Amino acid sequence: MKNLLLPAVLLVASSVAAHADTIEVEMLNKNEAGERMVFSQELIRAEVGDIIRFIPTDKSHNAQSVKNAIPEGQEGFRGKINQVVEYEVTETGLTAVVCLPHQSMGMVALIVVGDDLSNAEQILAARIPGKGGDKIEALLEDAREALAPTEDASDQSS
Ligand SMILES: [Cu+2]
Repeated sequence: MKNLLLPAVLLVASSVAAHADTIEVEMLNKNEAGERMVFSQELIRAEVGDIIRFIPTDKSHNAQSVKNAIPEGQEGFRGKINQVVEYEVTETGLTAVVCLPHQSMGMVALIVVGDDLSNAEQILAARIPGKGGDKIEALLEDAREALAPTEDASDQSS
């Protein structure tokens, strides 16, 4: 009897997962590559309806959005040090995320929702200090590359 029930349970679970994901991002003193004071994911791809959960795996970090570096209509967030904070995605576009104590050391992340890069200029204009600003620029480049058409063939081949 158990075997008969299992497929139905899996179907329900997978349809919920397809609808909205929870994306977990850890706040780390050191990642696997040996980089210090980092988020475990720095370029975070998400869709409207997803929740991005920042987890204080190591101590003395926080995660928060940056004023004016967030899609229009999207509510920002500000986690306290050593606390989990969740970002509920309601709009497409780019959001800059920083750890306040370590942003100038490069502890930043860039969220890309719905493959929408339309507020890139605001992200750059937010002037995140030090290495954080450099990394945000680099992440924006990565996002542009990730979203670029993979082949020119689709353009004019008809
Ligand atoms: Cu930090």
